[in-house]
Amino acid sequence: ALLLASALPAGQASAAVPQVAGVLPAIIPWPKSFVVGLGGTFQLKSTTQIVVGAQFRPVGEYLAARLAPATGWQLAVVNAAGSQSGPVIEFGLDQSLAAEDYRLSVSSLRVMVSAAGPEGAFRAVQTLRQLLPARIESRQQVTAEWNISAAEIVDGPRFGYRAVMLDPARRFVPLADVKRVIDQMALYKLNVLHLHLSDDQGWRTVIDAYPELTKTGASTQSGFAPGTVDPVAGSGPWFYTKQEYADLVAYAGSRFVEIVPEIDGPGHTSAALASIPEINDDGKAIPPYSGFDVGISLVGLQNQQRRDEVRKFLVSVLNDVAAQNPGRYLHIGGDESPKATAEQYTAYTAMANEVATAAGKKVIAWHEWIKGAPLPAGAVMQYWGTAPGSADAAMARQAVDAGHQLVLSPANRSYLDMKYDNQTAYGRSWAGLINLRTAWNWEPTTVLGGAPIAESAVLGVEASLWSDSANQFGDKPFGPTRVYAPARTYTDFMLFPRLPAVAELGWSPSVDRSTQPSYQELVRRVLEHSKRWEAMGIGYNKAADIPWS
Ligand code: TNX
Repeated sequence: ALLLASALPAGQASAAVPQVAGVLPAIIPWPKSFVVGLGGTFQLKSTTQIVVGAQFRPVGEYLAARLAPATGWQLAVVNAAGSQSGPVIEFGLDQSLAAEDYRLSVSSLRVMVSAAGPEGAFRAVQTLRQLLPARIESRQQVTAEWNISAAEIVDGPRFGYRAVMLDPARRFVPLADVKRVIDQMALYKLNVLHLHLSDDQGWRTVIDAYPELTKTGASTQSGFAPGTVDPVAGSGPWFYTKQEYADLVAYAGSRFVEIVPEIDGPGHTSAALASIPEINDDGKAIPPYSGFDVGISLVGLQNQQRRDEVRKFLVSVLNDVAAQNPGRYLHIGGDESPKATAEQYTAYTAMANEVATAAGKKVIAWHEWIKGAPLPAGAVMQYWGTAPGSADAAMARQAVDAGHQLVLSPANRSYLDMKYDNQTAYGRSWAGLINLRTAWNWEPTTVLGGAPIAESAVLGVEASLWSDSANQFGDKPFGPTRVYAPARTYTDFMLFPRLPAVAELGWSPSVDRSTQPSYQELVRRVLEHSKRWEAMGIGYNKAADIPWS
């Protein structure tokens, strides 16, 4: 028991160390402050009421909907508790809190959630779910006592941008599966879904001015040539209609997830080049591309006439994407463009910066973007390098020195398309093997190497799930070289158990994650959560280095 108590996530006030280690709940991400309460046990009953003011009603109803399948109860969501109602779950306003912060107080008399608005209340609900037995996630009714031990939790995120990236461009992710990932993200308090909507192997979002993009441009995936049939998504073209996309935006919004759409360029553009002759330097469309290579394409930038066509393309595309996405950011790519001269790269970045800014959005781009034109105010660079002190790290640091924030997705830590170990059937290994410990044991402010960067220079972290390996591909020398995984199988397997680790990096206070006890504390919670994943039907990877039961 003593060992467990000392194995609490470090950096907690000593008041947060519970007296009895055995009662520590398995909360991921671990909250800012957790204190075992003195007030006994809260018992959830069929008569428990969820008490909400008007602005908390949707969150109260979301909670009731989460609890219904396993309990078999449809808890009443009411404006004021009835006099005979017994212990209640109550949501109250506390405008002194930041938007995502909350307080959660559990006693035998009530569960009290305080937040400045629905977003904080929604985060609190995720903690509440995790305080209940894992079987609460069952989709069938189970007989159980739904008890919560008394606790006092004060919580809020370390970073405001805690992202998952999906790559429907390489492997189309059907709408229902994107929503499934959004629900998984919600449980771990992740709040940004970065959608890589265009690449060499596919274009997935409707642009009214260029219908060909969702015909020819959407007719390929990695490993799927035009006319072939995806065993899950059927025959192409594969894209989200405007109606589906609006549905997705609304669904994400209801889970307090902001969508960050990415239109990659000037490389990673074969799908667009196959659809629009005018943006090719020779004025001719290229054949659609369904292979697995990167660094193969470049939009036409050789003369002013081509640049004008590319600008016209960017204006139509980025304005249409901006109109479909209510979020603050447009991700405009910029990675791996070996075919562009420095001058061409600068010309493209200048145009894209200007058009995205005029469309009313803040720019996010991969860190190489800084080699191009001057960054617009508030632009964010996303670091994907692997080596502290490398040229990539230097570019990210240059952005910080110029007053820009970073999203950190170091490929050797949080590119979750990397294999876990040399037994992993799916994924790649160019950035290394990433087991649970590797995904978790790093510190955002020091990942660039050299002097730590300021906490305020880190906008957040991202788990990037590329999919060019999801279709019949895998890096030698590890694993089978040709494996097909349905989109859902791939996302479940690659995200779990590593996604919760990234979520903890983004949310929880900075701690020394390098010690064995602190890692064991994570494993304890992950093992507990694996029961939750089983109840939810998540096909996680039972990697050999974790003692799954
Ligand atoms: C690198 S680094 C990419 C993607 C690939 C991924 C595969 C970066 C921004 N881009 O194009 O899908 O590696 O791991």
